[in-house]
Amino acid sequence: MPTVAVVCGSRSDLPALRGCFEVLDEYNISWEASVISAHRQADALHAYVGEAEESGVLLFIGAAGLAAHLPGVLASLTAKPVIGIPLDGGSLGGADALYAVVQMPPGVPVATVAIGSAGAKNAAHLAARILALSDAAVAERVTAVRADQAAKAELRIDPRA
Ligand code: RP5
Repeated sequence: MPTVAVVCGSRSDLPALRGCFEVLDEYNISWEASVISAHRQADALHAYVGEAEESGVLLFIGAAGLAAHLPGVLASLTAKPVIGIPLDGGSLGGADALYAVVQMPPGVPVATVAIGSAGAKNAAHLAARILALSDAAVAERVTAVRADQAAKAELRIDPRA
């Protein structure tokens, strides 16, 4: 039973999500990914969210480009947290998707990350921090990942060396 369900709107979105999957693995968070278009497979998307919740999914990540309705539709179908990844799929460089994903009306929130693969990684990091609130093992890994990031960022230059 996966903890996180990642849904994207097209097979063409999958390469941008690789970092999301890798980061979820880094936290040892179980996940599954599905391609279900909000525009082309509305009924299937509705059915999938119900099945995912029944199977124990705690959090959804939705990713889409262009008129990116998918994360918002996910948020309309579940009370679980939804993280939205706007993807760069067209002539507007992902700004179209960013606006669509981030501009949800009050009461139907989508926690929106940056456009593209950087946002995809952050979606997984954010998912980990949300799950860490009630999962001590994930919380420990969040602490470890933060310490690792700090160690990698550290740079000291000794002019006498
Ligand atoms: C969106 O339209 C998808 O999420 C994808 O980013 C974009 C293009 O989809 P395809 O035409 O490649 O299926 O719904």
